[in-house]
Amino acid sequence: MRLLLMGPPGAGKGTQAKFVAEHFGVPAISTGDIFRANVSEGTPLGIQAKAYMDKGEYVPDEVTNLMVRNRIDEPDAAPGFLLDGYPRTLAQVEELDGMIKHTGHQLDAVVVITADPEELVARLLQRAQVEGRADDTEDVIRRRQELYAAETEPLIAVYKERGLVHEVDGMGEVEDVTKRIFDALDVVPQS
Ligand code: B4P
Repeated sequence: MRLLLMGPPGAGKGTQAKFVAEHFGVPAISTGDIFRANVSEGTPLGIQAKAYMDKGEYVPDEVTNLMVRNRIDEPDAAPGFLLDGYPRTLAQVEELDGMIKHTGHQLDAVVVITADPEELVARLLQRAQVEGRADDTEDVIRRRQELYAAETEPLIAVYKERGLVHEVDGMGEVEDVTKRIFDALDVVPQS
């Protein structure tokens, strides 16, 4: 199973990714989590990524693409993977197409989690109180939403043309959203 989880910041990608990945027995690969791990370890990648993340900007494609390529090449991703937060730009879509083609497989489904923008701001401000993430201040959250609309939302049309998209309502309880995702994926032809 090769899946993508898309949606605006705070839609619940990271929250849902672990349930979905566990169900399919594949690793959940979150570019945001990999960047944050590098930031906390102070690696050169982390130092580079932090400058972008703190402002709510995307980390440059060439950095992100290489990181994903290396992660997908690891043995645990051979049976499949769930990508959370990648691709986010058209250039990343092209790069991912190449990576998947290289493995001789294909993408099975793209789950897009939708939610009301004001609810998303509230969720992320709530998370800021719990986790203290540098990019969860109101200004930065709004910048992330803007960037999502400008750079990432157009990717949904690309995947819709390929017949891969399942839009799922991300409002409500976490377990209800998980159930909607599973209901949507059950109708995906497994090829
Ligand atoms: P991410 O880590 O992907 O951040 P995110 O979009 O906010 O999603 P996240 O997974 O954390 O939040 P979730 O919706 O699960 O990216 C962070 C940064 O990394 C980016 O801004 C960028 O700088 C960089 N980056 C990452 N990928 C990149 C790429 N491909 N290219 C370039 N740059 C990249 O959850 C949010 C909150 O809502 C949580 O607190 C959760 O508990 C809560 N929540 C979830 N579901 C809920 C529900 N149903 N009800 C109530 N609360 C809920």
